[in-house]
Amino acid sequence: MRDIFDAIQKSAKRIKDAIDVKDIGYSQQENSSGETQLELDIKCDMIIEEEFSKVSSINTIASEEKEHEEVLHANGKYFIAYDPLDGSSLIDVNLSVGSIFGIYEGAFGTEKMVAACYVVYGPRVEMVFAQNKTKLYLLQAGEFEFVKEIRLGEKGKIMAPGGTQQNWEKYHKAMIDGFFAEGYRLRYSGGMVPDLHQILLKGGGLFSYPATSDKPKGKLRRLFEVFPFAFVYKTSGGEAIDGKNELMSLGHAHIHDTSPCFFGSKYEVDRVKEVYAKNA
Ligand code: AHM
Ligand code: MG
Repeated sequence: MRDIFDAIQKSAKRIKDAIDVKDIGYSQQENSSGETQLELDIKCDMIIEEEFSKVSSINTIASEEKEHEEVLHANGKYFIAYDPLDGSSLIDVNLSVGSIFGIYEGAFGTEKMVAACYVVYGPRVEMVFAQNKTKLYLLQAGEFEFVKEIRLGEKGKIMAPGGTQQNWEKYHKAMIDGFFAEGYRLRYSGGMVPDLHQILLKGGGLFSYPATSDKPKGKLRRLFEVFPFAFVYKTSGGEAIDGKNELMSLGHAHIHDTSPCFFGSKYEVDRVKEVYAKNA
């Protein structure tokens, strides 16, 4: 696992430099979710693939920017699913973006998640690595330094409600309105990594991306976005559900499958469970 941790750090440093360009460039390609890829998305994907190719314990990789999974080392024991540059459409307005990694043991298809990690590229570069505990690292003078362990409170103050409100179910809207009526504050940048990072570091709250009339299976991808954050939140003492079920218990038929998702502290996620058990 140490070599994977190092490879992620090396990738993050290279991605940080790659983001710092004048022209982020629109490519002619679309990714598997039908979104136009930026040249930068493709570049960051290549950086990670290059770094992971040097790690013999990595068997297979799957990337949000690739159609299919790819075998790197047939004798390796890990499978890694990653989103190289999440929220890349926010770069032109200079908001924070991130990279997300889910690390599994076992052959692809029978994999079991053993660690998850994300990197936030903001005013500073931070990395959160969850294995038995969740640990925060800060990039300083070219090296990632350990800062602290992260634990989520039982109840928070922040609400990050995703999806187009017009397309929300009525009961979902009523639930979110209820949280605001209770004093929760809106914090939603449209970048999953900084939005979930803020909730983790500021003691809790709720991030939601529900099923909507235009996206009945949600927007966020299970392998590249949802499962890694579910692992980080569970390891930090938080909760992660699809409305009813634990996100970590959901499988996937295709590597680009999506799921509605709710991440947060116990108080807020219990409310989601109640509302969804009655209505969904
Ligand atoms: P991306 O992988 O194409 O960057 O999209 C994922 C992003 C997440 O970071 C964020 O939570 C979500 O899309 C925001 O979606 P919306 O604009 O519908 O709220
Ligand atoms: Mg993404």
